[in-house]
Amino acid sequence: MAEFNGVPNGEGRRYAVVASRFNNNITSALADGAMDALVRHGCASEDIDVVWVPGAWELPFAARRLAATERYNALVVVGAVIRGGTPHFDYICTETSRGLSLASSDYDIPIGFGLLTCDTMEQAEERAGGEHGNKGWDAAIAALEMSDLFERLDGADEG
Ligand code: INI
Repeated sequence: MAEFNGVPNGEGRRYAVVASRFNNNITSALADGAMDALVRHGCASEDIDVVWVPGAWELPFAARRLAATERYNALVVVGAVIRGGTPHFDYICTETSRGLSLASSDYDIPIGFGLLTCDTMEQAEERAGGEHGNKGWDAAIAALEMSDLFERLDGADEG
């Protein structure tokens, strides 16, 4: 039996944080949380690129372009969609999530998912450095762990 676990270690690895500007008060806190997590886990700041897009809808398209460069060990995506009075929210949440999942599987790259989908601005604030932590940080930790895991699994293939 072999067991594999990744650890959140960014040393010598490259990451991109893809962030949407819509609800910027929230997404800038998520992006800061993500970058803080990457640097505190050994990633050099010059090995982190930050890419801004207008809104959550655009996140998967930027993620695909970045993944296609093969420059990064993983991506961290952050955004905030907040429910309004129309079905707009549901379309954006569903398609953005699906698009990010497809980008990850099509390009075989881990993507930390830091997209908030909230009913209220208050819920978003609680998850962007408030009482429920910072989901940008959490997404970066997942990306760090998964990039480490992928390398371990690649090593196992070679062994
Ligand atoms: N984009 C978001 O990131 N969050 C939202 O809450 C949001 N709302 O509510 O409309 C939103 N809309 C913009 C959308 O993501 C696109 O940027 C826009 O439609 C242009 O393509």
